Amino acid sequence: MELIIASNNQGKIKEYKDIFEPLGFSVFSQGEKGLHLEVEETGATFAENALLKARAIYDAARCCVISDDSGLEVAALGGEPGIYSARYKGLPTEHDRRMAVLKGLRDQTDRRARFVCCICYIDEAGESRLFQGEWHGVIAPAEAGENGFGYDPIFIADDADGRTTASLPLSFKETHSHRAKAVAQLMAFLNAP
Ligand code: ITT
Repeated sequence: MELIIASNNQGKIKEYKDIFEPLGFSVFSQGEKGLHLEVEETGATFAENALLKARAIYDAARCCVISDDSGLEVAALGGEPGIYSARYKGLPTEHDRRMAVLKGLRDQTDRRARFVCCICYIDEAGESRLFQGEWHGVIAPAEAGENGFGYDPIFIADDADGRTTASLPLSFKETHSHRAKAVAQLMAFLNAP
């Protein structure tokens, strides 16, 4: 089956290809299909934004689409960056945005955080379904590690060994993360192994 990933985020696209290609799916990013859309994320929730992104690509391609709206919620920051994770405080780079989170927690003892991933799947007939996963952990004292993307260098998952997600092999993230949990629900729905 052919799947289009409605995303321009190379980190996400790699994770989806790593998961779905070994199962026999033909996975393309929207860019590989020549769909150079930047959908405005005007929703108030991960689910609303996931739906907006998937619907825009489905309307252009009319085939199976997966979108992913995700982000980091930090308890002591009132849930920020949340749905604004990709553009937190208008800062231009992932490093700048990670530093803003670290700075926001400078005098905080509560470092609890969670990643959230909401997947929207639209089938060939245009029917949409939503799947959501969470990954709980804490914010590290400083950046560490080179793997993954986004906030991975400052996130230490509760079910990891104390290292940041970016310090662990990508295979750990692909079996434990917020995205892995949402994908598992999607797989069950698709009846894939
Ligand atoms: P698309 O909308 O094109 O998919 P995006 O990066 O703008 O790409 P989002 O609006 O969903 O996607 O924002 C997600 C941001 O949340 C992402 O840029 C990271 O900063 C962060 N994020 C999400 N999942 C993550 C993960 O697994 N590891 C680290 N950071 C993550």
